[in-house]
Amino acid sequence: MFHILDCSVLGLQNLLPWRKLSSVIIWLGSYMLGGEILMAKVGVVIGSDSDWPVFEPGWRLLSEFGVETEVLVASAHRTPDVVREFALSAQEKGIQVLVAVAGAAAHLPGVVASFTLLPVIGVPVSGSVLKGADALLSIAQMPAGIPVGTMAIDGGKNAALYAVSILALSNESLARRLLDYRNAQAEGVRKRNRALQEKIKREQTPAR
Ligand code: RP5
Repeated sequence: MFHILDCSVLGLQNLLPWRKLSSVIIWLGSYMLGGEILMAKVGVVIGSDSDWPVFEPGWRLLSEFGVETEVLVASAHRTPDVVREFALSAQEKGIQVLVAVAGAAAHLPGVVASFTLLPVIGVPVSGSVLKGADALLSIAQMPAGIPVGTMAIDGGKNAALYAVSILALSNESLARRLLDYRNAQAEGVRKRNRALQEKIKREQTPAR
């Protein structure tokens, strides 16, 4: 369950002297009353709006997990200042993990990583003449010193799941949701196996 706590909405900013303190008090009160507050935020930079279809499934998954996202279209070569500003301010905005999605000679994830201590997950996009091999190598083969966790070409969904794994290290609610997701996934495989076994059995039985 989510609690969006804004003192101005509650009209408490006039009663309590420090707005930030009042937010903390309400947050604690809500928590003690049994509400589940999931404080998890992922920042996503995509090199072009043409990259969005690659990350959209991952973005949907993050929403299903209850993870907040901030998405930005910014290019390391076309709008480097915007990329720099986003990466530099990410941590103070509460972002805990960054995902950078880019195609062609995709320096975006490495550039993002150079401006922040947050973990950066890179997603190579297949839309180039080299079908993403160029992006994969430029993200995975970062020279030592500034690492980028690299997903498969077009691996937007795994980028989201990897971000959830990182966040789950310090977030019990998210860890429970990730375990539920894995269990449901495993059950789906078992169900498909049962269906296939039955189909094979039916087709093997000689017709009388
Ligand atoms: C990269 O160039 C982007 O990440 C995108 O994958 C690729 C092509 O960009 P557009 O020409 O579609 O904007 O920077």
